[in-house]
Amino acid sequence: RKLTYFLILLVVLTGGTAGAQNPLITNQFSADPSARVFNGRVYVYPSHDILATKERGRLGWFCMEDYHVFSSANLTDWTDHGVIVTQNKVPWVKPDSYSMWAPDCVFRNGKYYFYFPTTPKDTTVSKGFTVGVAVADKPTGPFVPQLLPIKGVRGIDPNVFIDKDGQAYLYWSQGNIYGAKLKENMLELASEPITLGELPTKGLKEGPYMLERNGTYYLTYPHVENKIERLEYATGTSPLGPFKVQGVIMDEFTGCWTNHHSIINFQNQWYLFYHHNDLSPNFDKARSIRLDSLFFEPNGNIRKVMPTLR
Ligand code: FUB
Repeated sequence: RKLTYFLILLVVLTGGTAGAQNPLITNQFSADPSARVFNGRVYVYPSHDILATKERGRLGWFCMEDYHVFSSANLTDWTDHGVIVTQNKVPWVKPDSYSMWAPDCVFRNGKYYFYFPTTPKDTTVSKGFTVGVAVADKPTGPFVPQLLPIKGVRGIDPNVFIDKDGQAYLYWSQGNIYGAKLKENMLELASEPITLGELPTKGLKEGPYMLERNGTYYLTYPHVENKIERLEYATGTSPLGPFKVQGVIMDEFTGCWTNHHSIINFQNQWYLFYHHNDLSPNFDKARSIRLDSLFFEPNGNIRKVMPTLR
């Protein structure tokens, strides 16, 4: 009887969903997971952390030179499809920038658009990070980078959201979170970038990820006030806000100062993809992607996600 009570308790606590095997990728470091469902399969586009050396990148800091894409049909077995974009093959990127930070990928008009932030060689294009696009016919590439980054975007962590009416939006961060409409070609801004409403004024906000559910737009983002990022969300009634802060999706996950996430619905279950430094406990710029189930309360609030422990 004790076992029955235990099993019922487990089902109530977990919503009946099996826990994922975290971290998801163990053949390399991975961070900033942008998960997408394409043709019934989950694709994850993460950053690829490598370790800086004296000759490569900046010691003690983030170091990334390329992107891989991974896919899975069951969220347990992951296929590494290899490198899809690499810094020295993008014409406008500063050579050896090692700053290929958090990307995103969306499907539109028969093509896959991969958005990535990095630093350009020409500082008249942007003095710091800007966002480029590479386009493919398949989610695994080959991706062909555009000759120049998107005009008018300065910052990191691009996220693209396509609304029900077909209008696409680009979000990114530069201390604060910005958003703008994208043109039909998905390669140019169609409106001036704006900030998005009453987000917290103190502390860094980055890694925006937009989703819509039952007519409510959820702007979700990592926010750091006290050394470690917390995943938070704000809601609004339109993709460009104004948004009002509602709560926390995941508390500070001690050990890694960054967190960066995406949220998908796969086979009628919501999932939060995020990262931690599971495979590198002593250096938090060598991270690994994770996932856990996410639940909405009946009133539309997001229930706080507790990270599964290893
Ligand atoms: O991966 C480099 C940076 O760390 C990302 O751009 C941020 O979101 C944080 O995760």
